Parts: sequence; C-alpha cells; structure tokens
Amino acid sequence: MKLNDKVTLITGATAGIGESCAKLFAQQGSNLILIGRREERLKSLCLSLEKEYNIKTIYGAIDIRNYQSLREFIDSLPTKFQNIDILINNAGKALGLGAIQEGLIEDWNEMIDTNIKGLLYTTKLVSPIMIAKKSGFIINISSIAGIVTYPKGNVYCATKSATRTLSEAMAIDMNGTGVRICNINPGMVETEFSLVRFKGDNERASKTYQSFQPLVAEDIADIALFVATRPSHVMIQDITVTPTAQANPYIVDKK
Ligand code: 8X3
Repeated sequence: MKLNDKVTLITGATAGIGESCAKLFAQQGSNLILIGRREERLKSLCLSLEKEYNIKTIYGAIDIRNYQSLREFIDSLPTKFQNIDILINNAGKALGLGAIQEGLIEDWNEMIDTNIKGLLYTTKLVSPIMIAKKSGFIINISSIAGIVTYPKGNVYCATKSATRTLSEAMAIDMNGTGVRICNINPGMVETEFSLVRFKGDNERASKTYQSFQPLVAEDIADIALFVATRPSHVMIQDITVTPTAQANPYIVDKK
C-alpha cells in the first residue's frame, strides 16, 4: 500500500485512462474523489472500489466546463476528502478529424472548454489546498498530439499543446511550494477516445487500432502511479509514451 490514506482526485474518471487510474490508485490504498459526467458509472465504480480495496470514495457527476458546479463540489467536500494529495487532470477529448477550414465551432468550443479551461478550473480549485500543506502532485494527461501536430488534428493538437505549456507553467509558478507537476504525453491508447472523436462510428474508431498493438489505459495509469510514488524530492516533469509500434503520429508499424 504505497498510497495509504492519501486522497486522489481524478477527472474524466468514468472510462479509459481515468477509470484505470482510479483502479490502480485504489489498489495502492488511496481514497478517491472521482469526477465525471456519467453518474451511474461513477456510482458503480465507487461502490466496487470501496468494496474491493477497503478505501473511501466520493464522486461528483460534474461537467468540468462548469466552474460554478466544480467549485461548489470541491468547497463542500467532507473533511476526510479535503486534503487532496494528488490531482490527475485526465478529462479531455477529441471531437472530429477534419481540416481547419471545415471545422465545427461547437466541436472546437467543447474541446477548448474541456481540455484547457476545465483543466485550469480544476487546478485553480485544488492547487491552493496543496500549497497550504506544502505538498501535492498534479499529473496532467496531455498527448503526443501536443508535441507533433498531425493533419486534421488542428484544435485537438492545440489543446494538448496548451496542456503541455500549462504543465510547464505550473512547475514554474508553483516552484518552491512543495507541489510537483508531471505532464504525460501518450501516443495511441485504445479507449473510447476514437469512438468519441468519430462520434459513435464504431467501425472507423476500431480501425484506428487495427494491425498493431496499441497501448491500453492501464499502461498510462501504471506510469501515473510510478510518478506519484517517487520520494518527495523527485519530480518527473514530462513523459512521452507510445506503443512500441508507434514512432510518432505518422510512423506506425501496421502489419
Ligand atoms: C491521443 C493520441 O495520436 O490519437 O491523444 O492524438 S493521438
């Protein structure tokens, strides 16, 4: 039990990397605050993790684009959840894959509001708690798309590039406070990511991960756990992780 009695807050916890982090951190004894939009999923995840790992959980069925509801939820956390030790800023999405000149304003807004503004809102609410106790860890889930811009990725790539920049900014601005920051840039991970990007087109989504072995959500959760369990003088700042078959967004060894 590496994280006994710690409190970890995870956004986008209902599926994929967020859900895997919840499971892995619970397994190590961390209590959990799970945020997501799908209440039924959050409820059953919390129940099963409490039962299996004997930890405490609380969930908020919140869209992180809504600063007011996020603030009310965090401000009214029961005492035992108030001392947040680890924040995993995971919530994020890609919507559509198309040329910028044909882009949809509502997709752009949703990506920018979730991936950038939602991450900022959560960080603004949680970081003062960490700074007050002179310790904490913020893990931001960015993407290889934030390092290499690929065709038709435009706004999604921009939001992930912003995530990397904000991770760097957090490390600078919180230097000396005891709060550590890590930015993780995953390559292709098979989750609901492509199903969301292609708006429910299952065939198109599953093609993304055909003919090579993609990463799975647990691979990223495993890295987040490693990062979060280093001694307090060690801050891993930036990690890029791809499937062995992927060199960059363009070069994927598909058999
Ligand atoms: C997900 C990875 O390469 O599909 O962020 O953009 S990629």
